Amino acid sequence: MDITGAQLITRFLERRGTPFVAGVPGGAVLPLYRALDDSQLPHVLARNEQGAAFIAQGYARVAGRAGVAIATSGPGVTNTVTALADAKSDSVPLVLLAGQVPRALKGTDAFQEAPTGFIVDRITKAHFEIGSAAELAELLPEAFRIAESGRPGPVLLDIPKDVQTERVTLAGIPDPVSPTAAPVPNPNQIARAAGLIERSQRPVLYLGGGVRISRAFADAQRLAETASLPTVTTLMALGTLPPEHPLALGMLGMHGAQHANRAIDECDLLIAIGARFDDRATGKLAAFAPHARVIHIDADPRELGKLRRPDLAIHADAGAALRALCAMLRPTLRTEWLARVGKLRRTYPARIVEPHSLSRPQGLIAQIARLAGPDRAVTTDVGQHQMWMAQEYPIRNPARWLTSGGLGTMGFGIPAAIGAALASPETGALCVTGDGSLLMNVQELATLADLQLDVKIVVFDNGGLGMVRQQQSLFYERRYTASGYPRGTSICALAEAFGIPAIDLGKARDPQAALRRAFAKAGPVLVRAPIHADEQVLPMVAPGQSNLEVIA
Ligand SMILES: Cc1ncc(C[n+]2csc(CCOP(=O)(O)OP(=O)(O)O)c2C)c(N)n1
Repeated sequence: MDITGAQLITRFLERRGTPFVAGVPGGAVLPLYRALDDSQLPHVLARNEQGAAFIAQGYARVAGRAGVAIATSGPGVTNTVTALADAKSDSVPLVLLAGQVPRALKGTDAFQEAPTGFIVDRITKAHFEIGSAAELAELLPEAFRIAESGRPGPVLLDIPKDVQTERVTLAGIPDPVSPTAAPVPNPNQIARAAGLIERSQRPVLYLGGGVRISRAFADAQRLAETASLPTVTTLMALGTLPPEHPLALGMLGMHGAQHANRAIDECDLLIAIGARFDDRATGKLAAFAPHARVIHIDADPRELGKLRRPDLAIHADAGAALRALCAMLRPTLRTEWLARVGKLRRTYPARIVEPHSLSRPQGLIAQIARLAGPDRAVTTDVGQHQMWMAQEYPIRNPARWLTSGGLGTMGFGIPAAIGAALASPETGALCVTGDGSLLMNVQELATLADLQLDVKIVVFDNGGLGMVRQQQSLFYERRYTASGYPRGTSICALAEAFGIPAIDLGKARDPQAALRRAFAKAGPVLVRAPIHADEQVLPMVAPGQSNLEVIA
């Protein structure tokens, strides 16, 4: 067959069953947009390329397959930088098709030319400068293979405009390549791990995003139950054990449960699976699990020993390792240790704050959870509302819990919810955001209005940048520099301007009924929920301190 580079791209995307591409057109990708018009591929027109890349991420995080975004050369690509870095941090498979100036103009400071490869080098898993349409035939399948294999991540193809129009003769559209098989754990190492677990007196299982990536939730629960392991999770792995499970200690770290941090402090064996000893989880590293031997299992060998030297390092996919361990371990009862953990739980209980009041974050979250139901994908933005959600929302399906964990990107929530709802339109999505984060990608409300997806957005409006204010309150002498908005934005009027119906709980005579109405309505709805500016996320460990030095 004789086709153009652009046709090759669209035909390949169709062939691999890509459900949609999200992007914003521009000069250097117009040949690709011409080919899209001849294809069956749905295109989601975002309002900013950062939004497009987060929409693709939202899909990828729910579907466990690479999302695809398109950006034109220069400013189009630079707008995606935050979303690429975010995908790298949280190991999300993403393929960005980036336009570039024609080959003859490269390096001439041409109109809308940016040095894409240099800009994205450290924030992508791989990037390729495409030299010809023939090269595309090889590198398209390779881009998806890399994005989805091992520890997933973002891959960028830098495609000059004249490569998109160049003709190439091929025997057929290339076949998609399956992701490279995950590394299988070494049986001797698994046997050693099983021995360490059986001999330990006070083990703790520490689960991270790797468990989410390999969708190994049932395996993780089985390991915890077989070996009686109190289990803590990172922000990314929340919900791996149901919140009410007797072995679930909840989230560890800066805003984690005190009993979880204390159990880690007392443990003699820490079994870290798909977790990367992030500073928000460990607090002061030298004081983290000080009496413990460490087994560290990860699909990315660079994580093993990066921050804490393990006594046993196993390079393996989380799911494969969990299954191998379960097969080898004898069931163990740990009456004494579980009694001690139970005592920690009673001594340091989670705070119960007016569960029925919609004016307090915890009460609001309880009500939202009831109305949203168990199947909806849940996204957050970044700030206090994100941590309240992590602490309070009953996450039952970690694959449907989407939050920017590693990079902590404000502006993630709305486009990620659009992508999640595209991945699963029948269940829809809930986005809990802050009045600061909302404005970082507010333009994607227009995209949402186009698509009319079932996305419910709840804005926790505390009149500013709450998490910044909290840190200023606790650590900067209450100097609230630049953390409060001098003039409020009419959030509901803003949503309505984009075509999204809005409900203001601050103005509703019966806020409970108004919230119920919002969730009962079909299609997208935005709810503004006023929150007092002095509300804080507690407990909190000051950055850089030991997880035992808690402000509660
Ligand atoms: C893009 C980006 N810029 C700045 C920050 C730093 N930051 C972290 S939380 C926060 C405040 C968030 O405010 P809001 O979205 O209103 O949430 P709240 O904390 O009030 O719940 C800021 C500015 C960030 N995480 N991301």
